[in-house]
Amino acid sequence: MDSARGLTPSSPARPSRSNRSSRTILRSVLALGLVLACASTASAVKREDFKTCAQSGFCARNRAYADIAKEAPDWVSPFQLTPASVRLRNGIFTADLINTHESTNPSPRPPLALELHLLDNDAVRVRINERDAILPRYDGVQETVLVKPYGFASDVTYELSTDTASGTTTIQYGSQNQNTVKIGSAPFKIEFLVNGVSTVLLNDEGLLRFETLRRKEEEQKQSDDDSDDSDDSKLVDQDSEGESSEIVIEKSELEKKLEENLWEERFKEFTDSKPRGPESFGMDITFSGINHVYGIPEHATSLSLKATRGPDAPYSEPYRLYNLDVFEYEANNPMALYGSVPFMLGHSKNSTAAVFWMNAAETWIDVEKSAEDKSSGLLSWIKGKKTLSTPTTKTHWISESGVLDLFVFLGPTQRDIFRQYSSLVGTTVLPQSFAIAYHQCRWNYNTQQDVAETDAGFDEHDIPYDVLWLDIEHTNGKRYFTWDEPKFPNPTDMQQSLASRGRKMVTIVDPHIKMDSSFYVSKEGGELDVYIKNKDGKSSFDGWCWPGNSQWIDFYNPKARDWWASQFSYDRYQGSTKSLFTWNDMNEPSVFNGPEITIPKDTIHYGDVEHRNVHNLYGTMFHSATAQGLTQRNETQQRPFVLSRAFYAGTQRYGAIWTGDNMATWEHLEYASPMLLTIGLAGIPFSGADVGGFFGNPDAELLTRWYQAGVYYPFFRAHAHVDSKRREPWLFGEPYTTQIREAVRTRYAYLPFWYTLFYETSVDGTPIIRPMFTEFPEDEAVFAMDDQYMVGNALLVKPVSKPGVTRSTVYFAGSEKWFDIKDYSVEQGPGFKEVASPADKIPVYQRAGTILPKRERPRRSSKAMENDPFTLVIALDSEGKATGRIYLDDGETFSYEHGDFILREFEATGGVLSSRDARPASKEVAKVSDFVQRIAALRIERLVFVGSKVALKKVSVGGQELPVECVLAPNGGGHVCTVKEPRVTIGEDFELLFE
Ligand code: NBV
Repeated sequence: MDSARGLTPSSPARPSRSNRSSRTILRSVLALGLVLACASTASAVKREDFKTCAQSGFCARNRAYADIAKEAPDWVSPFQLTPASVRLRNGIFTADLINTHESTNPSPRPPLALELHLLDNDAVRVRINERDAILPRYDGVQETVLVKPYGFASDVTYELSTDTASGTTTIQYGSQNQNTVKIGSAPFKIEFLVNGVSTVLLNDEGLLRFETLRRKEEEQKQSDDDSDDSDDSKLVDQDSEGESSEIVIEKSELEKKLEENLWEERFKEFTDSKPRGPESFGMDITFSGINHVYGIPEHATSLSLKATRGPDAPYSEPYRLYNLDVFEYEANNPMALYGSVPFMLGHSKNSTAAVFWMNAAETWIDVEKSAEDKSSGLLSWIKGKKTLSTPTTKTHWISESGVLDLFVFLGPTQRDIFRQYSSLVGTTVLPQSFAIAYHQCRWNYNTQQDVAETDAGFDEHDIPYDVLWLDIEHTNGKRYFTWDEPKFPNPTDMQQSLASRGRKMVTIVDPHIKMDSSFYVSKEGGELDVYIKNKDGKSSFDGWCWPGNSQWIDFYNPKARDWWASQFSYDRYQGSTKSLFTWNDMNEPSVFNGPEITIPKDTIHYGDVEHRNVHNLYGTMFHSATAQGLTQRNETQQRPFVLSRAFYAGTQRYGAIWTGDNMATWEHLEYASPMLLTIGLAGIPFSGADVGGFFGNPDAELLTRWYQAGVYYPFFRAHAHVDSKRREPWLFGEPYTTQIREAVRTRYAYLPFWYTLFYETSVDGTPIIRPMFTEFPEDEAVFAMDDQYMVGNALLVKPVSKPGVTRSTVYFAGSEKWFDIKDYSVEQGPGFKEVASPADKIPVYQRAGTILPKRERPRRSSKAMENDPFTLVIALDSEGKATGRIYLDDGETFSYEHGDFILREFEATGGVLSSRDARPASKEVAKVSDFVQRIAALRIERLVFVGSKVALKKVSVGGQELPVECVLAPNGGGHVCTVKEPRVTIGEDFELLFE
């Protein structure tokens, strides 16, 4: 605990300075708050329902500590490492950390334990925990988040050297021996360097703070003693003559804040009992020489995170990670939303690094940018000078409980970071192929008849779709797993009818269970005792949600998870069939009458775990148990499909997520791109935003533009609020129906490419849709760009997110050409260019040097395309080269895990287009199913060569010449040459000559 005495040296000057500055800070905070409030009057978000940092005791305390540190010009962290305690054994470095402020207390507390794990994937894990805590701190997040025990870098060289003069310990590590970690002991700091360049620093600003667990009575006694001694923070000093003189060390406003809301805490009408008292911690993480940081979803904000601290900071509140159901959330705001991933990536031209703060309790993160790096790392600190003046981003992470558990990834490339991070938290489960096609949803399709008519509407208007969704109204009184029988008398027939046209259905299943002893799920749940408990740990918690009084399943209880999974078996879930899948909503969890519309933090989970510790993981546990249910309901296991609203690191292993209840406004269309890009960077690539906007009524133009953008969301679903007008894609009439049809068909045409990207992310965690800076890491012009992005490495997409727009400014990165996917007109990078974006299309370009697989025959569903032939679009670069891949499997089962798939690599170079097997060696021996053999024999029906400077004269395969037709690209950037029926299949090796 920070004592005021420890923090305040006996100088009477400090308090007044603190007071003055805190007033200044307060004024600027208020001013900024006002600006922000004015800027957002259009939104109806109820800010008062959700805490600000100042209303969240631990956030306020840690932020006050940061203010104290900032105001003291000579601030140094009170934490010191005990040199004698330093050890490095089997890839684990350990040492004791003492808080020197506390050691002056009458009863010094035991040191903290510092651990550094050097991992075999080049990441480093840093842990700080209490040694000999009076109660164990929660340390269970790793069990649900990490996929498997990782290896230590024992085979990799590492050296430990200690410079006793400076008290610095240096470890050299990494598969190429490229990384260095320097650990300073007094004050305690850690610096990570890549090839000698300082990249990430921990506690460089000295904001490490750790509230050690204590007993309330002791705390009480201490504060009584304090007041007896000092008469409200006054100290009495005795001089050598024995005369006592009073030195007044009044605590500053900020210092007083460090002691506020330690125990019981109130917000609106709610009291958080906090039985364990304060147990928060915080630390600063500096990204040295890095001006842009990204990640920490979910916030409706820009891709490059805006500052929340410092003189010109656009936000005054830190980014909050606390899964919440925020009604009518507003764009451009750091408020918490439904999901949380404490993963942040920093990128500059020279370096890329990331951190994963593995904690599932409420967490806040401040971001501060500085052009001048005043304390530029350990090296300069050791030499006693402050050197570099590179842009730097300082972040301050604050969590309410648990242990400090941090992974640092040093790349050196972004790809390396995605691989390093996903090897710890897992990659995306490969979805069934229908799941990446188009989904039609609304709250609600009201009857079986309504479902049939909507389904027929798509066929009538020749618009492909794969999945029809049913929201909460399909149930009997919001009892999930039941049907409103008068409205849905025959759910099995309904699903079979859809299935006969290759389509699926999704029904919603929420985690709140209606309290009703006549409802079998509720009754069994009670008998098995699987609900979350009240703070007494005995009675089950109940609260208010859609069904009225409800209880929440405790997914921390293994028995509850298995029982929940069993609810999806066909005999339990009456009326469900093999083509029915699941939507998990409200799993933050949303509790209408709870604090901040969620469950109280002092409720109790299995194993006596307070909800506070695991809040951000609850939705993921639910998602996981549901996916388990869908997987195990069939004998031949089918891949599950479950959409979840809440998420945490690791959610990608269970399915897709979406950005919740957005609004039918242009602004929300615009913010969907940065939100989805951010979620993808943080390891969850299968995500989408409600096309059309959930709340409100889009006009025809907004709806059409949203479809055109949604085609390029990894999860592509239209959805609408119950009070919104019907907006199935044909309801606005022409020209909109044609425009939407064209957009949706484009998604279907590129499904082979999308599926290949899903395969690739399932292997190495690389995002499917990528910020420009991921593909062009050296081009500073794109570091903050989030209104255009890449699909894989090949397609550049620029959504239109303003009304009345027919021309758009697109940035063409790199020095190669870009080809419009509709008419192959050519643009040359690098630079901005205004291009046409008429009502029937948004700018989408294929990058020179790529080969994309397509299926161009319009069908009613993806299933109906299963036997269709392929087209390859070969976009040649300036050297006449291009590469691409295609991944294909049965699209349903797990047999791909045993090598039952096709992975081909196409390459065009030196006038030869070749196809070769690219399956990893480990997968080659496996048996290939009849299905995959059949797919392998499908024809390539068309080759389109674009970017050739001259018209192709001769194309041949196996010595046989093939007819080729060339036309000039519309804006004169080369030729477009089409070869029909090149007499090759998608699964065979071939070499085709073109000249
Ligand atoms: O189940 C109803 C809705 C659902 O349509 C939406 O997609 C979810 O995000 N649900 C929220 C609850 C009510 C929201 C006002």
